[in-house]
Amino acid sequence: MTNAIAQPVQVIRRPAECSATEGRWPLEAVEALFARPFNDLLFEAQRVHRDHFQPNEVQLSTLLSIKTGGCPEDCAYCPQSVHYDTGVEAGKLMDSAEVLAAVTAAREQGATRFCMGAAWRAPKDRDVEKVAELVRVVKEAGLEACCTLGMLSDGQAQTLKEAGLDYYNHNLDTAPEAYGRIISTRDYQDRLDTLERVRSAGMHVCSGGIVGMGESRRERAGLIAQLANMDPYPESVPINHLVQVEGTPLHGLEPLDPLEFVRTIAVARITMPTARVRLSAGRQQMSDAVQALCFMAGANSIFYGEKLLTTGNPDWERDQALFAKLGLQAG
Ligand code: SAM
Ligand code: DTB
Ligand code: SF4
Repeated sequence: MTNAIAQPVQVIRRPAECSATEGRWPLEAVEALFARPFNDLLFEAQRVHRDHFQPNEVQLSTLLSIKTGGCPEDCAYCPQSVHYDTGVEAGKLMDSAEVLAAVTAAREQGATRFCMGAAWRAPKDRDVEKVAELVRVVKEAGLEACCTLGMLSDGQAQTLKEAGLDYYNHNLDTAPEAYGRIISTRDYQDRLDTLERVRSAGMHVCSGGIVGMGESRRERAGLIAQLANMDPYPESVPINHLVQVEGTPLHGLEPLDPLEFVRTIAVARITMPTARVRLSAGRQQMSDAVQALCFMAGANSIFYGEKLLTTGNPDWERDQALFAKLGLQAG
């Protein structure tokens, strides 16, 4: 007997007719995913997720700001820019002992990747030499190492690779057409060039963006299309929810509907099936229920530890309780 409710779910496939120049995911195809009924979208994302990953495993990355504040760039979301009065004080680059203490604590709590962030537009060569030492500290402690230091030259990417750096994070942040509203001190192509250098040096690429910056759904789709059409697409895709910080131009914006954030995660999962999709900034402001939907939508990595770079993140205990409640494991 057929049951009208139990119709087979339509499987979403990337358009077969795409030519190489159009990319794998034309903008319209990504927009069509965003427009799907919520349940269909989540079901498909979960199906894709289960095809490629253990469904209940979530990778844990801990962040440390190794050089805070005083950044010359004008990224409208960022509390570390010198252009905005946010109360973040500029600091010096941390030394190996400080990093070792943080790495040891992160490892004890179960983190497997340690990500070091610096508020630079682009590091100087001597900065990169010092960071290479810090990368060695992370690797000797047995964790994967990731850095986000701004724009890199070819030689700098090579130095970091030789120090053992596994991932380099450099976000596209938003769609090309929205970019000029957010940052004026560098352009989109600069970001793509740095990602190309990271790839050529043989490191894994970590690149994603921020949603909730007043962009349209089409622009959210544009960000995902940019990432998904990279060849290859990034191994790690952080989807950040804007953390609104007082003093930045984006403070006070109308908050994004949380279900639209969940949709963005699902679309990232479907279009980049083998990537680690990281539910990144913004978790402290999210309910457990919204985070659970993000995991259902295919997020399988988080930032783990009570601080992101300058803003808060759920503490270890809250995340351990959430994982227990959802039956999730570190992996
Ligand atoms: N200065 C380097 C750069 O911009 O590439 C590295 C550090 S920067 C803080 C790393 C990323 O953090 C940014 O690209 C952005 O995606 C994210 N970020 C910064 N401020 C944020 C905020 N208020 N909310 C969400 N994500 C944010
Ligand atoms: C990423 O995509 N998000 C992280 C990490 N990469 C470096 C940074 C989030 C920063 C949130 C604002 C802050 O704490 O300053
Ligand atoms: Fe500087 Fe990075 Fe913040 Fe932009 S996001 S202001 S480059 S620290």
